[in-house]
Amino acid sequence: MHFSQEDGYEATVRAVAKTRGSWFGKIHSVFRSDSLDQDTWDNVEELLISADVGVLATTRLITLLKDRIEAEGIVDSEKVLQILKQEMVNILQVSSESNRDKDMISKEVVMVVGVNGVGKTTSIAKLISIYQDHGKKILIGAADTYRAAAIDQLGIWGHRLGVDVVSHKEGSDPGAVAFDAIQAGKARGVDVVIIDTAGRLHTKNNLMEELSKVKRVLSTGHAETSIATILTIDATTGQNGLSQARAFAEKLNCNGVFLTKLDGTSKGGVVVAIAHELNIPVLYVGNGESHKDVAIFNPDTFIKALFATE
Ligand SMILES: Nc1nc2c(ncn2[C@@H]2O[C@H](COP(=O)(O)OP(=O)(O)OP(=O)(O)O)[C@@H](O)[C@H]2O)c(=O)[nH]1
Ligand SMILES: [Mg+2]
Repeated sequence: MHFSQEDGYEATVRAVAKTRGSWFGKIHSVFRSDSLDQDTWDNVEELLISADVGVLATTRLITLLKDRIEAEGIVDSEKVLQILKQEMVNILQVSSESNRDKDMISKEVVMVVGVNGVGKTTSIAKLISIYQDHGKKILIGAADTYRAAAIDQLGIWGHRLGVDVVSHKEGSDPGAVAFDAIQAGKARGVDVVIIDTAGRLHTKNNLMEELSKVKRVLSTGHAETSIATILTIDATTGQNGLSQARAFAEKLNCNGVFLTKLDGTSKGGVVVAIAHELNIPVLYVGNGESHKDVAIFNPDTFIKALFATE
């Protein structure tokens, strides 16, 4: 299923269908009860936490809701639900309006990082598809040298999408691959160089140190604003995935999140936790294994889809 910004709503609804049925769908019935008593708040809290919104964001949401209800004298539970949705959108927007530069299309170098298996390489295929839609010429660097299969996987995507791949052999220095990719990109006059990276290491070297080194190589000769680091997070791993992603966010100054596998058993709420706890905007969501299964993230659309009743 492919969705663009224009038809994103219908596709987002489909992508989060399982989520709605099992988690956010229940919030409607909680607010359908007559009075807003402690039981209601306990239920809302429990539902938000089980939907992966996270304890911190849930606590903040409930405090905001209670404050507004008191200040505005609200008694209508439908109105409370509206405010909850609004505040969730606000959390998602605050992070997208933070000082991180989220204009990805004008970038010259994009480095994709994240825990192993989250979907980095597949998301690169999706990014290529988006850049190609903008008429950009791309080159990929296979700086995940952890195993030969990773290099082959990128080669297959490159072939399929008509993009050159710069790679070295398994076990080689990722920094050297990054260097060569940049040189090749310049020589071939490409607009964007996208770099795949490893999620784990075969040596005892610290992964963050290795990735920082790759980033330093990529930064040489490029303005800081022309380089982006995209953090890939698997939506199905919930809070656990979020805590694993934190190290990447802290060490690599990531510009934005590519949230993958939203078509899986994701509870969707993790998107709010990411925005609240990592303060990095979610830029893209992946909802399938094809390079076309991607959407540009929109906070309004997402929350609307999450709470849709049909
Ligand atoms: N359903 C679904 N599957 C996805 C999505 N994104 C990635 N995958 C699948 O997840 C698996 C892992 O994806 P990769 O792209 O290889 O992940 P990676 O982070 O590059 O993995 P390593 O290189 O081993 O660290 C593959 O089977 C992908 O097809 C998605 O949005 N939806
Ligand atoms: Mg990979």
